[in-house]
Amino acid sequence: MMNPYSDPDPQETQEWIESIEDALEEHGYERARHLLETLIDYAQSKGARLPFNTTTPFVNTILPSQQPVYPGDREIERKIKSIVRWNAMAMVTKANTETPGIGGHISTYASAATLYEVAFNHFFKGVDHPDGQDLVFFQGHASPGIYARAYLEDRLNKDHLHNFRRELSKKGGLSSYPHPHLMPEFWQFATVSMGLGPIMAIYQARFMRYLIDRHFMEDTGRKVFAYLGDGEMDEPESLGALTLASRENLDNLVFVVNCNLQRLDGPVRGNSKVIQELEGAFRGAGWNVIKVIWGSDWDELWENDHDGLLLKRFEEVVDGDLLKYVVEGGAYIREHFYGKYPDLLKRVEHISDEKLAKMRLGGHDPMKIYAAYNEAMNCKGKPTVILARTIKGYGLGEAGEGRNITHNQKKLNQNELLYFRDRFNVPFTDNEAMKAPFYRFAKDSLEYKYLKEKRKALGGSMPIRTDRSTPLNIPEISIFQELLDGTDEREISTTMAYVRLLTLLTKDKSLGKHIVPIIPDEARTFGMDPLFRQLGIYSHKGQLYDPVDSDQFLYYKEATDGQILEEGINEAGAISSFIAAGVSYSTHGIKMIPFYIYYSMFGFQRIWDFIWAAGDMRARGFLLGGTAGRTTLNGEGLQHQDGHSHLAAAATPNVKAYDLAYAYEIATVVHHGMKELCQDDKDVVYYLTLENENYVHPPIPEGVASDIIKGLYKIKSTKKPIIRLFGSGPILGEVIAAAELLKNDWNIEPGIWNVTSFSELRRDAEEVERWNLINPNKESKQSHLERCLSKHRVPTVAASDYVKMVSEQISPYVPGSYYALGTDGFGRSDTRENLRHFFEVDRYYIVLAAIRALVLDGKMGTSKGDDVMKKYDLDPEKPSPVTI
Ligand SMILES: Cc1ncc(C[n+]2csc(CCOP(=O)(O)OP(=O)(O)O)c2C)c(N)n1
Ligand SMILES: [Mg+2]
Repeated sequence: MMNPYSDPDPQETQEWIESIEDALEEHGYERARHLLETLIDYAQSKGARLPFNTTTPFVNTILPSQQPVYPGDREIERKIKSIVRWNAMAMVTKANTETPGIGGHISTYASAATLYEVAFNHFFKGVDHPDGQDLVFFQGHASPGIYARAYLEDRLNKDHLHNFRRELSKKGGLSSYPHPHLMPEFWQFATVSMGLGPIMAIYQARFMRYLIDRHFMEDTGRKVFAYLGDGEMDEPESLGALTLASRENLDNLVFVVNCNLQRLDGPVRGNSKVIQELEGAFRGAGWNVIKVIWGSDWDELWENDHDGLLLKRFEEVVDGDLLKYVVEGGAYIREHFYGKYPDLLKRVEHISDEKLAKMRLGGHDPMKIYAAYNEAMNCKGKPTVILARTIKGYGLGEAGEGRNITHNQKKLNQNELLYFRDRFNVPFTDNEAMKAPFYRFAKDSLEYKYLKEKRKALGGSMPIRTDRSTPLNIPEISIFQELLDGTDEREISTTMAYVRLLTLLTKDKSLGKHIVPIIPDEARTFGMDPLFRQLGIYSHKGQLYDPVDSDQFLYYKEATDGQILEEGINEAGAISSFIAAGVSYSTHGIKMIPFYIYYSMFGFQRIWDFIWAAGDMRARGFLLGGTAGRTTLNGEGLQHQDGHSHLAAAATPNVKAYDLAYAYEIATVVHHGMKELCQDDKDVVYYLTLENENYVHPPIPEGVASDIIKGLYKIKSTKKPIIRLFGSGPILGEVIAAAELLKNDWNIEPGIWNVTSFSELRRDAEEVERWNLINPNKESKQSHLERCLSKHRVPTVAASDYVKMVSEQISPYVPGSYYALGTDGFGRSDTRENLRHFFEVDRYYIVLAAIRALVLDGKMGTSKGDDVMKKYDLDPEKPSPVTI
């Protein structure tokens, strides 16, 4: 496939080619490769600067002679596929005819149908396969096709299909995209936020290896498949973790990129070739790349391209041209593509215009696709990507095939339906077809039997989501006794308390090995480095070097059976590991408990979309926002000081968020959480913020455990309640100090409450309020807040290290007036004391707010506020932290 047109000495070139041909024929590929590599090395050693080229010619990677025999019945498979296509199209068409604007996609699946059908018939292993289940990330917008197949397999009925995107209908509907939260027995992975699928798939494959290397399961050759859009590959997350997959030799991973050259608005790469670009990126990253560009119809043309003219012509054109050929048809292709070179034109003389237009591309040819999957299954030592050239809206004709509007084509009119019917030989009369009915094979038909048998042989239907895990044995809370007992005089931070907890937990004989500590290059920041030695850092390769600190007891230990996932500076990867571990109960039938600790600011703010997807996928585990709190983390400044993650957490339905002050609270919440996740099978993610301020931790007071979980418990009562203070996390210290000032300087004794979770309090209060609203005839229920507080209708001042909205979220449910102090605004580098003053959450501002609350409540004279300002030297000219 050399291009002779730029060759000054074709004869010499020919001689070299003949030599390589001889080597190939006599000794095979390995020998030919060795010769070429040796030549390249030699030329380089003599100073030749060879261009680095990660791409190969724009042809199929697998030659026709290397294709295996197709093991299926092509005719039956084609019929089945045609009906799946029809039903998928009909589902979207019906939905949009009956409910205009309800949406859905026809064109994505139309382009991917063959990619999926070959895999359904020959590759995807189901849950009952002796090897265990393959994990498949389906391209989100292809969901109609996946539902349509499930309908043919009898897994869904007509009502389901009829109610696509009508999930609230009485008979139940189908979710728009793969959402395990909404269809927990069907979908396994949430994929529709583009870019998350590819990286999550990589980390799923890696976690599968982790479980094998840690002897939780055997290596049975299970695979992770990820079906992706070529437009989707533009997301930084899509390509961002490719080298991890090759570095860790993840040959259990197969990406299939549906290269229809189009995204939503138009071409992915109008001015170049997306397939070539992706090939370069994947090859450069060390992947096995299989290009499936041309279907069997092209074999002959390519075989006859001895002078490389066809290749030269294809290398001249760009994707924008290729798309135009799809739309314009045979005569146009002849004139504009082949017509450029008379020699080329001659080669297609015997092919009609109609045939020229219809020459099938690789991604629509089962032979080619089968060959690619087959190679991917057998590839050792590296992951595989299949780059399959397809046509978006394949078979839609004028209704959208290859057109720029195709992504948004939501329904076909009557003529278009008839065209589609003819195109795929769907057995409907005109009158029938125009109503876009669903078609199902009779139970005794060959097609039905075929598709059922194929799936049976592969271990059952896909996609399917199951939970075959057994509960874990959660030890008594006394394993954390030292945290429950307090620290006496010793001052520690909540981060240190957490690390101690993790150490105790991982030592537990039964539960310990199920803990998956995850960290993105921050272990030393959190004081977790002693665990390196105790647990080992997971590395498939083990440790091939003598670490620089090997003479020390707590050295940097990597091990094949290491327990810690040290992900490097890579929050997106680390959360993907969290997800893989958090859904392991379902994907592998093994409950694992991820504890992912990260720099709080790089959590919700940076990877909230993954956390949302984790919720969708029913992941279970613990997220720990380390060195949190906008003023508690001093010094680091604006980009590091998290004062708002609790706001995000509060809006994430499956996340239970806690801002904790004391070690015993951490022990209580984690213990409760583990039971909920691993014994009660609740799909919950716990989020704890941890801080680095050192102080003394008291022992757990009697009887507070369940209130810690609910979000509020009393620290100090008062005989004559006129005001109460709420404190949260490390700011509780300031609240306690403010109470002292109130008592000593102003003769006011407030009650003090510790708020462990504003968001849990709000959820409970909202639920109770809702129940009372819709049950007007029944006796009202009480929320935890009401039960705790309704005896005294006094003002409340709440202070936290988070933006005011975090504590304000409960204000409608707190009896009496409510004042929130918080850390709104951009952070600063300074001391903790100065920061708390700057953000007006220190003890003096708490006193000021309390006095003002009492003034407004009529309990004190109006001048008192000014007295406080003067006494504590508070500056009325101080600019607002929110605006500067
Ligand atoms: C993060 C994100 N951004 C935008 C979208 C909206 N969106 C849905 S499909 C689509 C185009 C997809 O193109 P491609 O990945 O090439 O898939 P195709 O349908 O062509 O197979 C876009 C922009 C999304 N789902 N997720
Ligand atoms: Mg595309």
